[in-house]
Amino acid sequence: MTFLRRTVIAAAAAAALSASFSALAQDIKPRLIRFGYGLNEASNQGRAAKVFADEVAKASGGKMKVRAIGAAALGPDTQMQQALIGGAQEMMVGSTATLVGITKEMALWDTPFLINNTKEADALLDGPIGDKIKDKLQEKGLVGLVYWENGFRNLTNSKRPVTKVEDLDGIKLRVMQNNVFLSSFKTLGANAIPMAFSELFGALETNTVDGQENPFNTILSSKFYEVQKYLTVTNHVYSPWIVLVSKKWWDQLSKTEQKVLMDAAKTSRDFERKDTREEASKAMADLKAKGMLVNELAPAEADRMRNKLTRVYAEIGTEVGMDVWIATQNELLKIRGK
Ligand code: TF8
Repeated sequence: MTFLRRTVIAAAAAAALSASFSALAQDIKPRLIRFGYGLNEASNQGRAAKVFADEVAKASGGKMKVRAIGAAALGPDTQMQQALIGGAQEMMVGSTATLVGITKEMALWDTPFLINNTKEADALLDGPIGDKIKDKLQEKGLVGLVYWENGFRNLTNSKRPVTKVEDLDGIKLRVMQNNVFLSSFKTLGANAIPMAFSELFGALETNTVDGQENPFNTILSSKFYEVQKYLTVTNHVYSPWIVLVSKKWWDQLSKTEQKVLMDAAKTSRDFERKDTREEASKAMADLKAKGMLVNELAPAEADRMRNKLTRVYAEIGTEVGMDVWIATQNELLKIRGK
């Protein structure tokens, strides 16, 4: 190749590159994104929020700034959801369970013992069923980007070890603000009390409630071991988190800006699931070391719980629609066959 030819090619390549950069630059405006979440900064939720913020900054050349605001400083999940719908806040991550009042199909994720392991969780949430439910949010003014892992929920309380369903009798148990959780735990005999997560530590400390249920990670990061003695490994439900955007605001973004957010959401999801699983695998030992008394619910006792919940399963079927319910069972069979 002659010198001249090489120079021409290099110049053309440089021109193409700068053209695409300036196209990109025009497509990305300076944006401030308030990204709220409920747990503290040192939690799996906080760590992944930071990854999301960093990814958005990197991909937008620093033009899109995510301000991650944890510890429910922008309000509990339900309040932030309303702020997103109204356009007063741009983004958040929170429990799907607190969304059921807005999009009833989200109740699917509250089905006790629906998902058995993380492989099933990822396949179901990232597959057609997960998408279908996520897309239902749009008509309510929310855009769901990706699901993060909250995790398999376990039970803690300050009264006694729970080895069988009868041990739940009369225990004042905080549940998420969600009818499926409320009726599940009432059916199992607990005195279920719906309450925002941000109120929970105080309520446990003052014995307003005796117990709660959350994944290992949260029991650890929210220091529930300071106010709870007994931990029962029940894995009674797999809880997702969902990254949400205000639709009012999303619709004002360029395609490039939307892609920056979507790509960063996916990167943060992959990081978050890995990080959460690593932490969860060590958390039981950590919680024992902090003084919690841990027992595992025997499989036969889990079956007894499941049997008691027959009516709740029927309620969820009605809530999410029989088509979704049946499609989910079929999808799970497919995933399990793989
Ligand atoms: C709960 C959830 C919490 C979420 C979080 C604050 O018990 O498990 O992790 O709501 O976004 O409320």
